[in-house]
This record gives sequence, structure tokens and C-alpha cells, in this order.
Amino acid sequence: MDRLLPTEPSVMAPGAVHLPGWMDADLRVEFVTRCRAWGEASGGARHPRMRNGSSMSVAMVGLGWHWYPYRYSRTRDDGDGGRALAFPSWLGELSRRALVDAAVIDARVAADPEQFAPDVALINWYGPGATMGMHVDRDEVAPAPVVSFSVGATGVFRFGNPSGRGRPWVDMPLESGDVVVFGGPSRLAYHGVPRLAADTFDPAVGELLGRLNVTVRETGLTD
Ligand SMILES: O=C(O)CCC(=O)C(=O)O
Repeated sequence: MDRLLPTEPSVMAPGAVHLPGWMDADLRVEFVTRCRAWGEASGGARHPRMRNGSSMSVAMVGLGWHWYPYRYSRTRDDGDGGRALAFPSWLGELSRRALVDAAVIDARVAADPEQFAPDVALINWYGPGATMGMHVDRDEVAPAPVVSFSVGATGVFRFGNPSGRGRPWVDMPLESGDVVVFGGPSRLAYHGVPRLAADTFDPAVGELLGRLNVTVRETGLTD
């Protein structure tokens, strides 16, 4: 894929690293295939309902744990009640590799990248018009970083600071195959996706009219 956007890794904020084009075409295709299968096996992606009664425009599936505002459960408590699909060890290993690469760019992402032991993946599906508001990933009790994989349409990832939803922030366009890792001083930074870039898609993954994002985390929770 010809990139129109940054090609070099960069530090978005202390402990927050953008790795453009980290996933090759085969891996991107693999993600799409697996995410479709996980969606079907879990009874379809859900639009989590927020406390104010509105539903998220993003559709979600959890592996390892099921997430709904604002907690994790082993079962799909706001859906069909089924057990969350298993978290695959290959995804954990892949995420650890991405984290190790990110730590070369900015060592503040994690004290010891090799010790990263993720146990949950949240698959986000952004159909046309879907967005995600500024928020903090705070339902994990472990301080480990978040590793985020993007495939399909380009999403504008707004990465802010831990003090609040406002500026300073950077708007980083995430293209298909990009990885972002945030930890250390940025682990509790506000972030969101205010829009998808118009008319963007990844020809390598075929018909995918939207954006797939998979965040891999370590909850620190036990059953
Ligand atoms: O879609 C993205 O790039 C970010 C997703 C996100 O913020 C989250 O899952 O908490």
C-alpha cells in the first residue's frame, strides 16, 4: 500500500508511540478474517450502551474478557450471556513484539516489555460515520501499556493527556497496518477517534468498508 502519511515511528506523547505500517499485508488480512470469525462466534458485535442510555457507534467484541461500560466480565452480560471467547496466545505474542519495538523508540512505554502478559483484546468495528469519544482506558488494574492495531479505513486518533479531555492533543491519522502503543506516563491519557478519513480503504484486505481496531491489554483481573 502506498502511504500518504508518516512512514517513520514517532513519539506522540511521553510513553505513546506510533509505529506506521507495522503490520504487513498478510497480517492485515489475517486480522480481518479472524475478526469476522470472532464476531460470528460471539453472536455478533454489540454497540455497548453507555450510562446516559445512548449506544456507542462503534461495535465491539471481546476476547478473554467481555467489556461493557465500565467493567470487564467473563460473560457477555449485556448480550446473550455467553462466555467471552478465549484470548489467543498468538495475539499476546504479537502484541509483545509490537511493545518491544515501541520501547526502542521510547523506553517510557513500559518498564519491562518482555513481561507484558495481556489477557484481553477489544475488537472495535467502525462502520461509516462511527466515532469514539475522548476517554481513558481505566478498567484495567494492571499498569501495563495498551497495544492497538488498526486495519482498513484511516482513523484520526486523537491522543491527549491524563489531565482532562482538552488540549494539548495530537491528531494522528492511523492507516491500515499502523500500531500504537501507549503506557507509562501516557497510560491514562485521554484519547478517542473523532472521525474516519473520507474515502480511505486498504485494497490488500478486500471489501472492508470501515475500520477495524484491536486493542490488546493486560487487565490484572482474576476470576
Ligand atoms: O480505535 C482506536 O484507534 C482507539 C480505540 C480506543 O480508544 C479504545 O478501544 O479504547
